[in-house]
Amino acid sequence: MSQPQQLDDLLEGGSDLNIVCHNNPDPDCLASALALGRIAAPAGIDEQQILYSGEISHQQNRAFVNLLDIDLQSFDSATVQNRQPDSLLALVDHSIPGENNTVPPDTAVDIVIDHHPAEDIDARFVDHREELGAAATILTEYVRTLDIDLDTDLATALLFAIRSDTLDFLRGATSEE
Ligand SMILES: [Mn+2]
Repeated sequence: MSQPQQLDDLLEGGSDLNIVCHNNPDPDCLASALALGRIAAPAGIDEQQILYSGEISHQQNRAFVNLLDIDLQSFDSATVQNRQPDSLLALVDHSIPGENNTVPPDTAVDIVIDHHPAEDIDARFVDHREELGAAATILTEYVRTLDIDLDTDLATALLFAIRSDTLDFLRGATSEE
């Protein structure tokens, strides 16, 4: 089974989804979170939220959140601890609880989609491709493969994320980008 299909299967078995961004999330992380939520909705997960710690510091990032109408909430560790098995936790653009996030280190993670160097990633579903320039590249592939409605907001978010993380295709960009 392909990875997008495996992810879809996992989401189908979920009741709700908490997508956690890394600290001070950047466009790549935010776009990836937005895309994962869009993938989760047709898999039957209506209850979902995007969580973050730190700040949306750059004005450009705040504009990104506002213009694309991304609904963000502050991360509270109580949300992801002692949860039911079908309450899913995803990390996008980071991999490890307690590293560049405020998730307690012992928290069980369901989904990791990342392109940063990391070792010993522990989750039920992992797509970790260090060779890629952006996590949004992976999510773009999933959106296409799973035939998710690619509206203007989602397309803009993903394209902006890829351009931003690769410095307009100059840093670490591959043919996938
Ligand atoms: Mn990234």
